[in-house]
Amino acid sequence: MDSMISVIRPDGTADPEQDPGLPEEDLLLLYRKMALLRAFDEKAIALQRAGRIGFFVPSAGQEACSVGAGHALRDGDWIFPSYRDHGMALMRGCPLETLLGQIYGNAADPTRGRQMPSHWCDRSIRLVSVSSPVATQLPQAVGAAYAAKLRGEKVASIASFGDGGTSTGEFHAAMNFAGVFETPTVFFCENNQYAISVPVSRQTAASSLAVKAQAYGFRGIRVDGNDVLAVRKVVGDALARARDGKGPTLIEALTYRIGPHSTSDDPTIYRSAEEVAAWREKDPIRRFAAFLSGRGLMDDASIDAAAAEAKEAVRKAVEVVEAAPPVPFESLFEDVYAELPWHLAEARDALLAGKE
Ligand SMILES: Cc1ncc(C[n+]2csc(CCOP(=O)(O)OP(=O)(O)O)c2C)c(N)n1
Repeated sequence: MDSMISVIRPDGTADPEQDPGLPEEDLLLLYRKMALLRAFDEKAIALQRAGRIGFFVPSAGQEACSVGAGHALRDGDWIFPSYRDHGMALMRGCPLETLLGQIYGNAADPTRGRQMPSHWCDRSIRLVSVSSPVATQLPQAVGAAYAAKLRGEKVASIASFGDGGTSTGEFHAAMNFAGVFETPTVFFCENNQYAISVPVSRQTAASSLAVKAQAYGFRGIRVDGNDVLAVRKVVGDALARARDGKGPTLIEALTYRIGPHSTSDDPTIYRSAEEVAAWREKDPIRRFAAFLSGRGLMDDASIDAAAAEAKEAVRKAVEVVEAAPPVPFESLFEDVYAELPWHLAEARDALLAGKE
């Protein structure tokens, strides 16, 4: 359980034993979504620094995890994402504007500014709202999977979380229940080496995070989280097993958060520049580009074009979302009661009258 599955070898070729054998159009789609995610990330940080949005959780360095896992999901599967998994949403078809709207909290926000910023969701793809308390999405994912199993639906649920999430009571409760009731759940742990400033060496004395699955009676697998094909393969296999009634899997994807924990964090206080530079060398997007170039599917020009296209898509989405007005304040009185009680109706009318 401590060895790690990789597909893309250092020379850029794929290990034929592990290669998921995706068609060319899927390989290019994976690349475009990873490039889009990176462009989105860079822009969102710039927007926060410019005071145009309040808060953002970056994912640079972890694109292979969220995009690779997102590609393995199918219609009907339930997604309980980590706040860092915009890529899963984008890969499943959630429009950029839907994510951005929930970061701005204006009229472009389908949840009308009622969630905390950056706690996005998309009901149309069964993507449940990001959870704020660490790892609370895990028991939720197990519950959804158990319900699907009881109903005889052939779907799976995935919960993504960080290495810090494995130190919670929720991790234990979810893993234990999933093991006992054999729920169709994939626990996707993106081990990015830190829980804010706390290194993974302070989270566990176990030899890996994947090995913890053994104690709950199911499979644990370690995968190279900077290798999109390896993530796609391992998550795809685990989801297929779950849908086929073969129970849960814990996946530990080894990766690294290149940027800060969030826009409120300064990582230079707890990590060395050398460490970050060493992981930059393992950039998942560059690594996949090398693979695609080796296959003759991309070259320098198409790599540059994909980056430019991604930047332009993000620019357009920001333009659309920034043009949206604030959420109308009378919406405060909507969506809770089927029929508004008289005292709230009075309050609303008084507010509206005061406004004019
Ligand atoms: C129960 C709880 N405790 C503390 C926090 C504050 N907090 C937010 S994110 C975080 C670290 C989570 O680290 P990890 O699970 O490794 O995920 P990562 O952010 O690295 O992706 C903490 C401690 C919280 N949100 N919830």
